[in-house]
Amino acid sequence: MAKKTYDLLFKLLLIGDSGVGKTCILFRFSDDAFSTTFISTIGIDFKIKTVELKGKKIKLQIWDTAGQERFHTITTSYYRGAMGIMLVYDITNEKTFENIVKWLRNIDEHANEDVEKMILGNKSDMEDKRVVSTEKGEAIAREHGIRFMETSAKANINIDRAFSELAEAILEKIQGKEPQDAPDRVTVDRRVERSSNRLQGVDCKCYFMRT
Ligand SMILES: Nc1nc2c(ncn2[C@@H]2O[C@H](COP(=O)(O)OP(=O)(O)OP(=O)(O)O)[C@@H](O)[C@H]2O)c(=O)[nH]1
Ligand SMILES: [Mg+2]
Repeated sequence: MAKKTYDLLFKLLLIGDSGVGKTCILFRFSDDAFSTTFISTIGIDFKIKTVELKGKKIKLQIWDTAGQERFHTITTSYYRGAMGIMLVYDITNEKTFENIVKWLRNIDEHANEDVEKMILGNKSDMEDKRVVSTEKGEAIAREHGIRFMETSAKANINIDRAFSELAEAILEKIQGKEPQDAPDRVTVDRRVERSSNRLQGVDCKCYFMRT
């Protein structure tokens, strides 16, 4: 069998309204690229990136969900296996910020109770169009006891930092729980594990259309 090239596998999930920049955040992180063209995600998609944290090679399998309501059923089915979830809004769009409470409710309903969460206010490069203040973002995060950061996929602000902090929080949590043998116990569901082995380092698109 091929030797494992990582110590731990973390499954992360990006959620938030359509158009807030989830796919762009992931592309910036995985490929260091950005596009102004808006191609709305259909169903769900994922990318893989391995990072090194505290001497451990951590393979991040990051699932990018469609924000459009018509994909709600398929996207929420991916919450359960997530160890970390990023909730994204757009600082230039008030409605996407108001909807953060809706996305938090979805997490309560569909994700594991101990999932690590982080709120991201994206498009921080568009200061002239800002309608959601940094203070408002900080306040909602504080209220729910969640980490918060403003990001820009376009200007590459806080993108690496957001993923590192979320991964670090997960690492601390599992190391606290399982000091010796955490690596063997950190797995996602078998279906995901198989596909990630097969597709290591390769982009994968999964389309789910509702009829
Ligand atoms: N100025 C600016 N534009 C951004 C940024 N991030 C994303 N965008 C733009 O916002 C639009 C939507 O980005 P996407 O990443 O496709 O949005 P999404 O959240 O994945 O949307 P769905 O897939 O429909 O859920 C695109 O036109 C991007 O170019 C950013 O940080 N700054
Ligand atoms: Mg998308």
